[in-house]
Amino acid sequence: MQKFDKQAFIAEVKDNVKKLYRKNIEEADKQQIFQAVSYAVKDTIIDNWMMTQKEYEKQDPKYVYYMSMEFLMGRAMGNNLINLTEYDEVKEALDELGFDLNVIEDQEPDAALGNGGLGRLAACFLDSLATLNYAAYGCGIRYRYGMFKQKIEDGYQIEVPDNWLKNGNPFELRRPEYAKEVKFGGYVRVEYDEKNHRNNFIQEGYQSVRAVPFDIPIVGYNNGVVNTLRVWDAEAIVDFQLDSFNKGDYMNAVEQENLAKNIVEVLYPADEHYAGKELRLKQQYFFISASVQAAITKYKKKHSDIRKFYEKATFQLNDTHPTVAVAELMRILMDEEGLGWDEAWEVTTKTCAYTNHTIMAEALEKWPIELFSRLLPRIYQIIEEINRRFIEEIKAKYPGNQDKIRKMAIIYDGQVKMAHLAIAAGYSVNGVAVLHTEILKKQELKDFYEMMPEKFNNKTNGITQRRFLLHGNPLLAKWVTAHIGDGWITNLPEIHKMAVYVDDPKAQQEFMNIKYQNKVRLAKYIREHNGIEVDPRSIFDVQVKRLHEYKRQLMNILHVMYLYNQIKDHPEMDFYPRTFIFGAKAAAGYRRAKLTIKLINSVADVVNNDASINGKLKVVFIEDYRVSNAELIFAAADVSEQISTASKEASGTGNMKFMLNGAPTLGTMDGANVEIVQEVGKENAFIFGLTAQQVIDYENHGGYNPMDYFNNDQDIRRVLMQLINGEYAPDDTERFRDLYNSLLNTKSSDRADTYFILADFKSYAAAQREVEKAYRDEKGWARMAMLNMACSGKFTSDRTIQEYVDELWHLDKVIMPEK
Ligand code: 26V
Repeated sequence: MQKFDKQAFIAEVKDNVKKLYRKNIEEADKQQIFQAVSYAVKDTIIDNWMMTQKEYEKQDPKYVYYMSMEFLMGRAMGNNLINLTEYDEVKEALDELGFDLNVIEDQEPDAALGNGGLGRLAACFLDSLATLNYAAYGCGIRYRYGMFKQKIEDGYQIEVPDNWLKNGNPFELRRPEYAKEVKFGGYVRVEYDEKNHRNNFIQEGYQSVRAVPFDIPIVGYNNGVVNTLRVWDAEAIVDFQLDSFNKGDYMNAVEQENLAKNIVEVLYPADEHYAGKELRLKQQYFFISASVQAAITKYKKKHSDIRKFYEKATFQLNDTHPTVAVAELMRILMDEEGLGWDEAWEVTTKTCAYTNHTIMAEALEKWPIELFSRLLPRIYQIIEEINRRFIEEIKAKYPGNQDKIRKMAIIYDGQVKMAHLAIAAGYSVNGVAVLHTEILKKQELKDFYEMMPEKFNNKTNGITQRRFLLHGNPLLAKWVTAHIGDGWITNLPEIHKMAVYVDDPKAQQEFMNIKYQNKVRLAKYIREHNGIEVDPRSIFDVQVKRLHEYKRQLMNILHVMYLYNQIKDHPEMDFYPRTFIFGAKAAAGYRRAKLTIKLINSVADVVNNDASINGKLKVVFIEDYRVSNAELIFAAADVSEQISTASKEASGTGNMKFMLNGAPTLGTMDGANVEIVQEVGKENAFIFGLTAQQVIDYENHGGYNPMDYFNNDQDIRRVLMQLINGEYAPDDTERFRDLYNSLLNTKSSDRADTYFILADFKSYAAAQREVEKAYRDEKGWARMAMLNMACSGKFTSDRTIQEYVDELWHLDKVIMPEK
């Protein structure tokens, strides 16, 4: 690779400022410097990007198309510099110009084209694919507005539109020459083709939009590879201003224009909650149709036999959201490429694979037939036929068993079930952690597993250490490298070499000192963004993730209320100062989640302003939790709160980011926590609560009564009463009634305390006491924290991707030529 030339870089930045803004560098503001630096970085990337694509042309590798409604990329500039291995050099160059790279990085808005775990996983996977030299495309949507920005006003969440493209995106490239047409609605005309003795299906009376791709470079770490995230924008096909009057179809032109405008307007911000919105289905088909068409076009440039498409392409479906890909591929193969059903089916079932990311029933996608067939008439026909044949298979396997059909059919009860389609038509179904996959096999997808066990497999999630350690925690990264070299950057298991230092007093002190500095950095962020003073010597106890009942932020804050009661009752009590840090967005329509945010902020107001407790307790709700501030937060955490109701969190990936940064897990035996404990040892984590099996048993037998805990435990009773006695809502004692009711009042629809908060409360409190005890032992704590980091090797997304490649995708590495 070319060596970095500092003076040339500085000259280019100056030149960019001049060209972009007609200014000298002294006159430019920080945003302008960010743009100028980014364009300079992009220049470096472009050469590698072209080289990579040329090499792919030459070597003709198989591609994985990672199809996802969400890519939670965060900021690009710093990460690109990291992967180009030019971060420190550019930092120096900017120093010379009188700018701080960190401050310039802060000018970049996050690319927040995702909700949470599923979207961030997609982003980590792209990083690993490029770093491991695999040919890959991310396929998604270029939302005009990403995940909303969260403001906290009077303790409540306010959603503010995220106009992330306001200043333009210096890294993207518009590629109008690769545009595709996507058709909606109308009807299907069947025409007998005399010559080929088959029916042709022609969609007519439809509306269509032009899908225009924007390509975003995905830089591999220090290997010259640059892959592509291709996100589709929608444009009107006819410009109604010019054409409509002539063509006399004014309203239709207006409608098509609106369709194009609406489709890519905004990311749906509800995670794990399906609402059956028509626009959402339009989004799904829009980007899938464009992506599948593009993949076929690409294949046909080099290959003539479409029956072998699967040898050069595989589609990984990130949850059920992209599952229309199955039917779209069938449609193109049959209606446009002329294959018969069986031939097309063989290609499709060898191309598509499905990842499940949640067992939460409310996230299951089921589309009403009426909506689906109206919007996608040809696609619906194809799914009907897939369903008909699938039911034949079920009947053949389970003769006379109507129940199996009821439970497994793709179309049933007036609905199209996307998970069933994905399972029937894919060559693989995977869960995202061992426990999750077992639950899929034994509970949620039991019937499917029994019918086709060979399709089921596990791929435990992972995260990229390049963003979440190398970029996010430079002090720790440099320290690790100084001890064991930099092999861990591309081979994370090497970080286990740090284990030899866990009992070394000097190393312990250095490690704790780095943690302290990171806590100072976060404390500064909190001061500047929240106006709250926190003490970096206190224990930083952190829960950051989407706000959802199953994740139990409510249990965490109830426990804070309980601690506060204790401190008030026993001022003399020896209590190690603690800062409870929360960060979470609630889906805009999720009332109970939003009320939980208000509760957290209300408790914070009381506790933080009570001088009588001498700052022993602080509660901070970090506004607008997102990828960029997450990097600061993980680096500064002492304790990682992973406290979901066992069986509900498919994997979790935040848990891995904390571990990598040396924060022990305080958690339930759920998702990937199970595997984290396996790697680091139970004695280096704080595990509590019901097991997944116990939860499932309760659920199946209805034997849990939270009232027992309320009646028999006065600490619990007191905390719950404080939800309704105005303790934290003196102006409106009813404010938190719904949270109280959620724990105690059984409505006919759902059980009280669906997520077993009261059942787990006391064992959570006990585990929290263990945390405090362990933290007081300075050496013991340093050892435990360092061991967490040292044992995090399994949780790199490089390992996850390698498993996908070895077991499912079978890609070959593409090695770039030496320059
Ligand atoms: C569902 C829906 C329903 C329609 C509205 C928009 C929307 C957006 C997302 C989802 C599914 C979210 C599923 C999800 O994020 N699951 C998380 O996936 C992580 C990566 O595998 C995993 O670590 C988390 O445990 C799991 O909750």
